[in-house]
Formats: sequence, C-alpha cells, structure tokens
Amino acid sequence: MKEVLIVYHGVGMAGKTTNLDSLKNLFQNYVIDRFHTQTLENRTVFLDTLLLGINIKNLDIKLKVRIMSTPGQERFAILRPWIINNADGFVFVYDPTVNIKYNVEAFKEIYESKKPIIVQINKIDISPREKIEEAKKIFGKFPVIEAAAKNDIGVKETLQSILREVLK
Ligand SMILES: Nc1nc2c(ncn2[C@@H]2O[C@H](COP(=O)(O)OP(=O)(O)OP(=O)(O)O)[C@@H](O)[C@H]2O)c(=O)[nH]1
Ligand SMILES: [Mg+2]
Repeated sequence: MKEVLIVYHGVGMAGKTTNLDSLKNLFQNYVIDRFHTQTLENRTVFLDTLLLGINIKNLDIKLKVRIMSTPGQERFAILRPWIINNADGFVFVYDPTVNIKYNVEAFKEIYESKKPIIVQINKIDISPREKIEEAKKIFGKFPVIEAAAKNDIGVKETLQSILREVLK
C-alpha cells in the first residue's frame, strides 16, 4: 500500500498538535494509529504522529497517510531534520499571534526541500484581521488556508489540499 508522509511544521505552539488531534476526530473511522509524547504542558517532545488509512474514490487507491509534526521548541530542533528530509509534503502552520520574523525563520527550514507546501494561517479566531492579511501577502505564492484548528475549522481542507498536491 502506498504511504505518504505529510509534515506539519511551524513555530512552537503554532497549533500543529491541535491539527493532528482535530484530524484524529474528524477522520476517526480512518485512524490506524495516534502517538504523541509531550511535556506536562502539552508541548511536543519527540514524536507526534497520526496514521490514517484512506480510500480514494474514483481512483481505486488505498493510501496510508502518515502525518507528523515537528517539535517547535528550539531545544528539540535537532530532531527536525530527519522528519523534514523524509516528507512528501508540508503544511506550514503560521501563527499570526507571534512576530512574522519567527514564522519566517521556521519557514526557512522547509523551504529548500522543494516539496509541496500549503500555508495554514491558524488561530484566526483570536488574530486581528490585519495580521492575517499580512501573512497572506508574504506567502502569496503558496496555497493559503485560514484555520482555527482548536475549533476544527479549516483542518480538513488543509489536509485535503496538501494531499492533492502530493498526489499530483
Ligand atoms: N485560540 C486558538 N488557540 C489555538 C488554536 N490552535 C491551537 N491553539 C492553542 O495553542 C496552544 C499550542 O497548541 P499546540 O497544538 O500544542 O501547538 P504545537 O505547535 O504543537 O506546539 P509545540 O508542540 O510546542 O511545537 C494550545 O493551547 C492550543 O489550544 C486556534 O486555532 N485558536
Ligand atoms: Mg505539538
């Protein structure tokens, strides 16, 4: 069975794990495995992964979708290269509540991989509109999706978009 690896990357606390938790609920009938190691404050330490088994109708394709997030904290940055190097595609989780420069720094870690990237502007429920527009301008050359992962908004669309790009 074909397996693809989708990596959710972004600054610490951008909402990467929240996306995976939301996907686990939204696709609950397709979950093969969910594993997350975290600190007492729910920060991702080593591994944050969700494995889905999906049937793509019309194409008669059975697909395993392995989803991982990269640990956002700098002290775990050493763990990121393996995950990034093996990705088939990325969701860059943009956090409009922190300075653009931190988001851009994180983005640079995946930009050179030449794999498809979808930019998800998360936390739209608490972000001022101008911060969202600012991000859209900067990442205008990528597909951008607005989301509030905490409320399951834009989460499914994000995964569908990156899968569409990866399977092209
Ligand atoms: N208001 C709001 N809060 C959110 C949203 N998504 C995530 N959060 C909150 O942001 C915090 C961090 O979310 P996580 O999903 O743990 O972030 P992360 O990117 O996995 O963080 P690291 O594992 O440390 O890299 C949590 O308190 C979430 O509830 C959102 O769409 N809106
Ligand atoms: Mg996390």
